[in-house]
Amino acid sequence: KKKDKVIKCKAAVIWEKSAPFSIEEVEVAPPKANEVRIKIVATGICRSDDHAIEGKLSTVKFPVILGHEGVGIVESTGESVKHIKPGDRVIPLFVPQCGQCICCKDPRSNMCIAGKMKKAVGLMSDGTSRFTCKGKQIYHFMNTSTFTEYTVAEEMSVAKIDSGASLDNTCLIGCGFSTGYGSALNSAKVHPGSTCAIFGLGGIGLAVIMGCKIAGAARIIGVDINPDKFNIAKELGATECINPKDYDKPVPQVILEQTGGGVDYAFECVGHIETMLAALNSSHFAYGTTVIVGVSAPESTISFDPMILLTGRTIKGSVFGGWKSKNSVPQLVSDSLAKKFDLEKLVTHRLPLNKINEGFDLLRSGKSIRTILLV
Ligand code: CND
Ligand code: ZN
Repeated sequence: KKKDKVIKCKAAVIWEKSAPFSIEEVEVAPPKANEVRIKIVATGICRSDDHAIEGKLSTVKFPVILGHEGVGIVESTGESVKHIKPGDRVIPLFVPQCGQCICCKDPRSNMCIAGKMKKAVGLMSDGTSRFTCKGKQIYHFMNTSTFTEYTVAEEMSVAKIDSGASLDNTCLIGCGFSTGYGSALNSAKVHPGSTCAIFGLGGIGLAVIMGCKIAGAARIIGVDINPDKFNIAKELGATECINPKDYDKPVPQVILEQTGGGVDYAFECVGHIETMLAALNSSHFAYGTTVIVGVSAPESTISFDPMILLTGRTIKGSVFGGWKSKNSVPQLVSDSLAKKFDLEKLVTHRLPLNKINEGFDLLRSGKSIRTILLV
């Protein structure tokens, strides 16, 4: 039977921390119970993958196949898979939705206990990997591992999407677009007429801007130390942009002065402690909400005078934009097909998978927003 077959295919493997990608022939085992094997067609490059390479995500084990922003077609399914069949277009989910756990059942959260456990080990539920290369076991990443021609994921980590969805920029719904957009709509709940500040104008921060705009924000302030990001930020809805390097005073002071006391919503989309504090200090003392989206280095700590919260500020975090993944991703894809937003605006480069190192160089040098790897 076809579905029992091991597939040999190309994948980008990171053998050890800080190493470049090696394009290797890997073996991808057939899907076991509740799992599906997916032919990845397109996958975006996100800064979190780079954090993983640098050892900044403590749960990642090497050697590993990274990638968490993909779109593809189901090749085969294991036993007990109920709602997904070969040929379906799908997006792998780095936050699964088992539907059974205390978080999945709570409308306030998009976390999933089942996913949290799995992410920590880089293996499937039975404690094994579906990937091998040169006789070695290769670890999975975030239940997704999309930098490969074929991957295996559990049904709870896969969303079936519209059969008319593109097998190209739709991959951005797997992370960058949805994470930013949902941070504005779900986590901050940006309201019409409000003022927002976005620290970090990469794929994530720009998608926050798209969300703030759709929510009807009146002022959207982009903050980045790379002014090359300002044109695209303004095209997407930023009403003004600030380069901290242009001022001899701290950015929060600049923002407080320019907004008459601080923003309603501040978003941190960099992953640094300093920008997290700057975002918090730019928010209004009585009702400002700060959403941390950027991923900080392990064991970082943040310290501030608790009095700054006492007067009414809120600080919170958000993963995958607060979307309950399996329920929301198909709807986001439909909204994209209905042209509610334009994913293509976030795409600056396209490369074949075997040029993945070039794609990461573009990210590290600040030249790209999203690079899509065509697998
Ligand atoms: P990317 O690197 O494309 O963007 C970061 C931006 O921040 C760049 O434009 C930088 O120039 C800018 N920047 C750097 N330092 C500063 C500074 N001091 N002040 C202002 N701007 C600065 O990254 P991305 O958009 O792909 O990802 C952004 C963060 O979001 C990153 O930490 C990533 O790991 C994280 C993230 C979170 C989630 C989630 O679910 N919460 C999902 N994916 C990625
Ligand atoms: Zn991401």
